[in-house]
Parts: sequence; C-alpha cells; structure tokens
Amino acid sequence: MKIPVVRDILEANERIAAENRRIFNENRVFVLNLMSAPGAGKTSLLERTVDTLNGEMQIGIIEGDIQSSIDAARLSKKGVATVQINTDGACHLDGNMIRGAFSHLDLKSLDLLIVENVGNLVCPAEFVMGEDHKVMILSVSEGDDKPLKYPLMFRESSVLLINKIDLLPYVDCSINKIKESSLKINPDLTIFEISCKTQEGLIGWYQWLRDMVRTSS
Ligand SMILES: Nc1nc2c(ncn2[C@@H]2O[C@H](COP(=O)(O)OP(=O)(O)OP(=O)(O)O)[C@@H](O)[C@H]2O)c(=O)[nH]1
Ligand SMILES: [Mg+2]
Repeated sequence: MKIPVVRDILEANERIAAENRRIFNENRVFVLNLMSAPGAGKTSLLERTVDTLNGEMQIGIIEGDIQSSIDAARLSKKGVATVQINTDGACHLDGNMIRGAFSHLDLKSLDLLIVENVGNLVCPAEFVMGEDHKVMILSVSEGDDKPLKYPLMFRESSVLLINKIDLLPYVDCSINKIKESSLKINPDLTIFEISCKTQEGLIGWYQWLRDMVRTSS
C-alpha cells in the first residue's frame, strides 16, 4: 500500500518541476541543483564562484537549509540576489519550495541560478526541481567509499566536484578510488578536483559554467 503513495508524491513533484522548468526556459536562466553531505563545501564553492563570475554573468542563489539564514547571509554579503528556504525539518528541497522561492527573484535579469540543497547525501537526489543539471560535491574527509555506499546522487549528477584536496596529506582518501567507482556508476560524470580554500582546480569549474550558460542562452 505504501508504494502508490510514494509514487504519487514523486509524480506530483515532477509535474511542478516541469512547470518550473518551462518558466526557467522562458526566462533563459540556466539552473543548477547543488547537492552534498553537510559541510562538504557547497556555500564555500558558491562564494568562490560568485567572486569570480558575478559581473561576467548575473547570478542568483537559492539557499536551502532545515533552519537558519546563515548561508544566505554569507552570499548576500557578496551582492548577489539570494533567497533562503527553511524546510523546517525536511531533508531535501522539492519543486514546490523552489517555486515559492524564485517568485522572489527577477528571473529575467539572471543568467545562472544555483540552488544549494539541504546538506544530505541521500534524499536530495530523489527530487527534481526543474533544474538543468544536478551537481554534487564530495569532500575528501568524507572517505573514498561514498560513491559505492550512496550511488544515487553520483548517478543523477552531471558534475562531481571532489573538494578539500588541500586536506589530502592528512586524511586516508584515494582520489583514484573515488573517480573509478563514480565513473562506474555514471560514465558521463564530469569530475573536477578542487580546493575552495586554496582555489586549486576551480578554473575548470568556472569554464564548465561559462560554457553551459553560453550554450543555454
Ligand atoms: N580545508 C578546507 N576546508 C574547506 C574547503 N571548503 C570548505 N571548507 C570548510 O568546510 C566547512 C563547511 O563549508 P561550507 O561551505 O559551509 O559547507 P556546506 O556544504 O555549505 O555546509 P552545509 O550548508 O551546512 O551543508 C567550513 O568550515 C569551510 O571553511 C576546502 O577546500 N578545504
Ligand atoms: Mg551551506
């Protein structure tokens, strides 16, 4: 009896996400759903990205957290249009929450909208919101077994950013193992090795964004 209920929820979400997608296309805004476990570096990546690309393109941010507006405060300090969603306990964002949030943004003026999902390596991958791509971060301190233990997010994502590579001397983590097992799950995955702290490797990520925004507009 449980299965149809779950299917109904997912189907209802897909309908709302498809409508969001239509609105994003109409406004020519490229949309990313940024996912990771708590603390992997989503907001740090957004801070670096905004510092480098805002001006070259118009960026908007939707922040998703169970509680607080700490991340939205970090981003709005940078002068980008930012909206905070508090899910009040829910462990992921869905199409309906995104619809409520983007009505506070001037979509027509944006080239790129990045949605920082709730920190969680499981549920966010199950819900679409109308995004063009899902992008995920795995930090090296989380361990190189994560692709095999949490495969769905790796399967659903177009990009994997392996963050905190500045910590590699201090943690037991094989980048090769992460890459090998991720690519087995999803051979189309684009992988960048980065450090939001030292900025190593971020040039490739910025170029990926530039190419995607250009081809979608
Ligand atoms: N050493 C190191 N620390 C980093 C790096 N990137 C982020 N951090 C630190 O990791 C912690 C968490 O970073 P956030 O960017 O807040 O992570 P988040 O994924 O947005 O976290 P939630 O929104 O709570 O899920 C902070 O203390 C950052 O300074 C990195 O490349 N290297
Ligand atoms: Mg954050």
